[in-house]
Amino acid sequence: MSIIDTIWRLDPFYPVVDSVDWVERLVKQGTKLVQLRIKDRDDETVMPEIRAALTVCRAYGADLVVNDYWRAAIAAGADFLHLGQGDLDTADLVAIRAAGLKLGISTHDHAELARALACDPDYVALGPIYPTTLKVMPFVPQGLERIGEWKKLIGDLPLVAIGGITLERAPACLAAGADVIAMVSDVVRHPDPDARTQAWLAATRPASVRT
Ligand code: 3NM
Repeated sequence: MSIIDTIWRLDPFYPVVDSVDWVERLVKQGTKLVQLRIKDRDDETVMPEIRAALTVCRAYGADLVVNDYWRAAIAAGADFLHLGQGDLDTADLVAIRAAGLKLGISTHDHAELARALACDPDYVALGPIYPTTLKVMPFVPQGLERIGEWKKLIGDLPLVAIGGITLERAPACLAAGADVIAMVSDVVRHPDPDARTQAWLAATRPASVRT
């Protein structure tokens, strides 16, 4: 592990978006960690978007996490990848590691956590913390206690909490043990996404090592 690895931290504000336009809008405002989550496409057609998102993130000193398309992420030279449990079925973890990508994995129960930890991830995501309208899932909301339980189980690995989290709910999630809050609706479906982004940045910046 290099010195860079040992001082690496994730920014606590982690919006998840589905287009390069959203990535650009967020990083221009100071967002330092963003996930590009595009559904139901193939590697070839998402590649230009991944490349464009990487370019804009690098220009603004932000980290881009590519959801799912691990082949395209490797080919585009991405630094971070996020995989769901279904994605793990087909992903080549050796190739992902060989390409130097940091890896985040979604978990929703103990079996998924065990599987995720066996992949030696760089962060673990737990969801849905609260009911989410965005994704249909067979999991009941985890609640705050589960955040604390997950944090104990994963030790020093960063814990990302996701699912139904609003700016108002974020402090309780962080107090319960989450290191990072990921969200979709509270930013992209907010009536004023730019003001909401600023509010998130102001609220999370003191907890961040970044300026
Ligand atoms: N993954 P919102 S919940 C993309 O539990 C995603 O793994 C989840 O959207 C999980 O912030 C979720 O609008 C949706 O609830 C998050």
